[in-house]
Amino acid sequence: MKPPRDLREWIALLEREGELRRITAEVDPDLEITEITDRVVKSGGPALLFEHPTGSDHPLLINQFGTERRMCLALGVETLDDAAAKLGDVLDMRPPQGLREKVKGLLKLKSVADSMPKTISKGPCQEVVLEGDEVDLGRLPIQRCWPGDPAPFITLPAVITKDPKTGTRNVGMYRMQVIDGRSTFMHWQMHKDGRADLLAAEDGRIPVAVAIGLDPVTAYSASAPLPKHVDELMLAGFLRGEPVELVPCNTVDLEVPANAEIVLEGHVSRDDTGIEGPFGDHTGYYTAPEEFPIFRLTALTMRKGAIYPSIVVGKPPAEDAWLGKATERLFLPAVKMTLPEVVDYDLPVAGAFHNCVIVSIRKAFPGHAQKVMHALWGLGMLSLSKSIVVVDADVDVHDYGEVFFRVTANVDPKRDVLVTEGPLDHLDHAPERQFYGGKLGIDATHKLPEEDARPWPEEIVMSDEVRDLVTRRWSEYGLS
Ligand SMILES: Cc1cc2nc3c(=O)[nH]c(=O)nc-3n(C[C@H](O)[C@H](O)[C@H](O)COP(=O)(O)O)c2cc1C
Ligand SMILES: [Mn+2]
Repeated sequence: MKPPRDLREWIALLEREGELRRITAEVDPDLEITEITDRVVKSGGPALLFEHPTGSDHPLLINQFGTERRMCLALGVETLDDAAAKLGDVLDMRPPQGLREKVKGLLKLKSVADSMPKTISKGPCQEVVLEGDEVDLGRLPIQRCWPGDPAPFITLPAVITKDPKTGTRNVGMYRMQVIDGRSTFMHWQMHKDGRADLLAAEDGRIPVAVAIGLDPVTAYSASAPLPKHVDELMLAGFLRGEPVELVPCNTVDLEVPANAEIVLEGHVSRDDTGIEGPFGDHTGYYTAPEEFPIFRLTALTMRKGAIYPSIVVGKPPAEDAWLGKATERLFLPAVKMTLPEVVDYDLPVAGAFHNCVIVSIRKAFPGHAQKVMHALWGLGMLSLSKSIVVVDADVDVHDYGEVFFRVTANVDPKRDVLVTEGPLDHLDHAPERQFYGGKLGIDATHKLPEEDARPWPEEIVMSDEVRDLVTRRWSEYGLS
């Protein structure tokens, strides 16, 4: 099963799979679409294609990623763990033993090499070209999501920049508040790569291109927390099994996915900023107004009959839950590369992903749980995790009831709770200061004598003989 090649193939696939509903009634992108979508997302409903958003000729697609099944369809896999295994296989580059493994290793390298994006000369994303005064974001059905939002926000963009020093591309999903027909804010947060690109520009100005309406794998990849020097389009190419095709922009020196429905071209400068927000965010609260750079458009290009995709975040669970879960699953092999003792982890949706990590480990020495906490607090975007719960290898981290049982049963709060401090998510409103504050580590593993524990009691488990006996005799008991 290959992932869809563009947004239209994706919509067709969703429709064939009974995963899409078309709404022909006129519906307002100002709040009304949010309320409809929120109800549909929270009841596990289908993707929605609003064919007549008020004030626009462009249909609006939403809830494309809203369930586990659709996230799997998007990636062309049966389970998210299958996609993770494919990535893990490439990361697991041990020296090959014998010819067979050598050939396998070469094939793996080839699959990575084949993932590099490819530049072509022409693409559908430039069928319609508007430049200068013709640019008008007012044509698009951009949603105002929540009552306290001051303006419409583009919520599902792939923002493309280049590192001014190395030329490496970056793609990030950063919301964009509309200021007027030809400008928006660019909400790249403190720890994000797009912001770093702007800071690295000697003249304080960088070109920016924004691709909207992509195939679902490329759209997902914009949200993936890759290291700064890794191009997200390479991950997209790898997951798609074919390279992302790019075309050069018309007014800036960047390339964009040829299959995009809509492309915005322009510039961002360090000395051209304003107050962005508030915005009803994925934390479940409005994020406070804050200074961000302004994106000034030089061109708007489109496919004919372009479809505009959107997403609403808010109190979890919202549609972004499965984008986050995809990242959790896909990045497990990378976490295990650094921390082979890790068995599994879970970032609860209700914890808005950065508030809590539950991790299970094969505990081998005193202080092992603390070692893993500190390592995670130093690992990529996981470094922003506010709390970490460590459990033993046999605990199912996705079973929150079981985790709660271990946390309450296995923890001496005086001995096993670590309170420390470090960097926190840009959007976290709880700490005294923005960006920096307290962190909580809870060691819910069994304790060793060297960790000042009395002999750890044995867990209650029924013997295999009795279990087998009861299974064999079950029908005799008349219970079902
Ligand atoms: C729907 C959605 C909206 C997001 N909005 C923002 C945003 O406004 N600002 C931001 O910095 N990150 C936002 N993120 C998270 C980033 O996309 C994510 O951290 C990504 O890794 C950033 O790319 P980068 O690591 O190349 O900077 C959003 C993620 C999703 C799924
Ligand atoms: Mn990046």
